[in-house]
Amino acid sequence: MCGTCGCSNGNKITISKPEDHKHDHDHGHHHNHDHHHDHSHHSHQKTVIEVEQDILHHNNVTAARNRGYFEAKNITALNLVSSPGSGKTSLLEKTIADLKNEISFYVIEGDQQTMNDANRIKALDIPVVQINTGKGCHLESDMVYEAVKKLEIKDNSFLMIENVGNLVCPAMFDLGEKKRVVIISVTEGEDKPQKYPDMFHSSDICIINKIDLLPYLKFDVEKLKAYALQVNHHLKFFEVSATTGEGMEAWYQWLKENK
Ligand SMILES: Nc1nc2c(ncn2[C@@H]2O[C@H](COP(=O)(O)OP(=O)(O)OP(=O)(O)O)[C@@H](O)[C@H]2O)c(=O)[nH]1
Ligand SMILES: [Mg+2]
Repeated sequence: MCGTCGCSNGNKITISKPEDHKHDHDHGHHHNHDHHHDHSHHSHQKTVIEVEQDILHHNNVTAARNRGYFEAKNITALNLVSSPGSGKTSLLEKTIADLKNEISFYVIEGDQQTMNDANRIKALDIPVVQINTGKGCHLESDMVYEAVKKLEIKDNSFLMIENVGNLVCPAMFDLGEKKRVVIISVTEGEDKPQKYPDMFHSSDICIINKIDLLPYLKFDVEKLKAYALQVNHHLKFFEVSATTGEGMEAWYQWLKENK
């Protein structure tokens, strides 16, 4: 977990809109922290556990605050999680392009570096804020709280939060979302729910993406579903291709039902 990987230590987070970045910047942050740990093994473990509890407690408090705000304004907030490259931004691009006349979308993009994903969403004329987490491997609820202030979201809309590509740490951080959507692409192997159970356990929806590639792969969709259901028997599945649009209609129907 993050107290162990140390992603919160000495970290710099940037929250910005694409229009704040008219010119290319070098976003490389170079951190050179020296950590000297001369605690005994026992006391070091104790400190790590306390820090983790503090971080998660603080996160849950702000997540509850976000959730109250979203509920009061009837904003449907979705937290999109997956390993890097499963197709979160592609799914958003396709969904937004097809539904933007029916639903008002707002987007928060999370990545360690670059404005790439925010620029892709901005190209669709949708309000978007990019959070660059620096060394961080997940979004936290106070980052979302700050990003939401910049978005000025109207009532009765959707807030799509694309988390940092990572199947581990984002599972532990509630952002105040209404539903968590885990995306897995068919190139990743059916055993991911067994290897990374927390992410599948904490999600409500599982989108199986890149089904257009199935003819070329040894990937058994039914096996993936069975493994995922062992971890979380409430999971609801959609099988889609964000590239060809196959299967997207059922996902759109679900979005409209959860408005
Ligand atoms: N064949 C195929 N390729 C896809 C599909 N969806 C996404 N891709 C490709 O997968 C790659 C990654 O897609 P992204 O949408 O950037 O993935 P992501 O999850 O947003 O990636 P990160 O934000 O970096 O974690 C791109 O080359 C996409 O074109 C799909 O349904 N089919
Ligand atoms: Mg992305």
